[in-house]
Amino acid sequence: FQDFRALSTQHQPRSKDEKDFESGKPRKMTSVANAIPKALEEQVELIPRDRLEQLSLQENRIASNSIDDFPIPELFTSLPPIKDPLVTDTSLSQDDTARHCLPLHAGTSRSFFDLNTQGIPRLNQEDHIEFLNDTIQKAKYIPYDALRPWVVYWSLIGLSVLGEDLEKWRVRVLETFSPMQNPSGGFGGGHGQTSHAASSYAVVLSLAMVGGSESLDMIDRRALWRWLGELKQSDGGFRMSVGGEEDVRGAYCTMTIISLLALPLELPPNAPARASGFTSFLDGLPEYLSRCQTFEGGVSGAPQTEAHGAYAFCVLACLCILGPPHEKIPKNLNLPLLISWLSARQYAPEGGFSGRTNKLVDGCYSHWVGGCWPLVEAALNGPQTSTSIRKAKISSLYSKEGLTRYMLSCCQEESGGLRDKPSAYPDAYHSCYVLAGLSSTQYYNYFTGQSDEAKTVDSLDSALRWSSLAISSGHESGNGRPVDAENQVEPLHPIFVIPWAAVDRCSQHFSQKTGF
Ligand code: FPP
Ligand code: K
Ligand code: ZN
Repeated sequence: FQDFRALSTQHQPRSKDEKDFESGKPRKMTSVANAIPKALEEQVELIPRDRLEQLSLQENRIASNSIDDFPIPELFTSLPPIKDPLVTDTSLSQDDTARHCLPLHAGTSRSFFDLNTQGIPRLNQEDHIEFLNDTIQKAKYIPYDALRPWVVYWSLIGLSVLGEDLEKWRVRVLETFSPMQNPSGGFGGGHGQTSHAASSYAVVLSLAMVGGSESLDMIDRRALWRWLGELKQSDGGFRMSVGGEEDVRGAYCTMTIISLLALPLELPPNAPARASGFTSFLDGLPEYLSRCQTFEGGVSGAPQTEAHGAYAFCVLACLCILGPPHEKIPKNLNLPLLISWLSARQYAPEGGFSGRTNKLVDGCYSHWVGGCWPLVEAALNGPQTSTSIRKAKISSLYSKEGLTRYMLSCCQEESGGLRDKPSAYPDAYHSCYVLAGLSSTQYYNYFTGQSDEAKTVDSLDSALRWSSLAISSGHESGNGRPVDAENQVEPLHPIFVIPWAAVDRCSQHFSQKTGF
């Protein structure tokens, strides 16, 4: 994939600055970059040379706004005051990442976006929409053939967060997914491929997003239920495919599908886990998820492995499908330890989140880690109403300002699309999860505890008992939310990660069905 991308990069004739850069001649640096210790300047470059050339061009551009125009907190414009003297590959790549973020935060390397009153670039909606309109329909991800449902899902999410109407994709999405459904249940990553929990998750959510009863009715629910039954394991968890690996993605994907499609919780007669005495999809599941919390307080993909933000989201969201957050989360996880580990995921000066200890910030964790926070907040606050949230005990446990700065200053590619970090190229996956993260900073998602009786079916409905309110500008004075109207995006459901209307449509559609 790396090679594929390199081939598609257009190289401009090189400028004098680039040539100086290549010959090692010192460049004129911006005021902030000048403040970076000499040692950092001399580090080994870990990013591809062609990318570095592009970046050095960006850094040398004369900014129309000066750093003095905006009150950017020093936290985001200077390196940490205390530094471990031990130099390792890890510390070098960390320094490198921080070094690339500083000028972007300071606004000295950006001439291409207008800065708002907090010195943050505006969200380049038009070019991101164009980028996602490309990723959804052009053969950009050929080496990722087994991820076709994901590419559709990521693109649709990005487009929906940016306010685009998704219905126009309905027919194409339906026609794309039809051949991926296997008669034995579930969806593969492409025509002729084995059914997979992640592909099926992406297909179901995408169908819910484009809407229409023909989309939802193309799912063979009985076959899907039987196939999901084969994934259930005797330790309570789920495999990703028959004979495939077992991890918490399997649990989250399976429970999302069961909950949204209102499938029976009873294990089908063919389920191998029946041999261990299990009769329900839920048997042993909370205990399995609980065993995935590690000594660090984070959550791993499987017991006895390393804690990672993406798995933490899977586990928290899965627990929120199983029941009310204030009951399921503290019962199955050590909440203070989890909060401690989650807090350690946010870095300065970058502002973004890392996925695990001693690793780098990455735009996609704006959702995987950022999305954990509303679930944790709901676990601490218990059921709330739109009026009681004003008096909420807990309203924001992380720096929304830091995350917003990272997403808008460091993750936007000039020509459209969002990225992992400044040295990376944009792609559909990072565009999806940066925009989902941005969305979650702009809304307060809370558990209402209210059950709509009409909606209640013989299935899991906790995840349907959530609501969301836009955080008005200036609402959070202490933890500043540097978003102005221009950067406002659409909300997403905190557990299913699709638009609220798609969740409602889907649950209404299936709650009217009795059995299959
Ligand atoms: C490490 O990659 C990443 C993982 C081990 C887990 C990734 C899982 C997800 C992103 C999502 C799973 C969820 C679903 C619903 C399928 P790395 O070593 O490249 O990145 P790092 O350095 O940031 O840890
Ligand atoms: K990563
Ligand atoms: Zn990433």
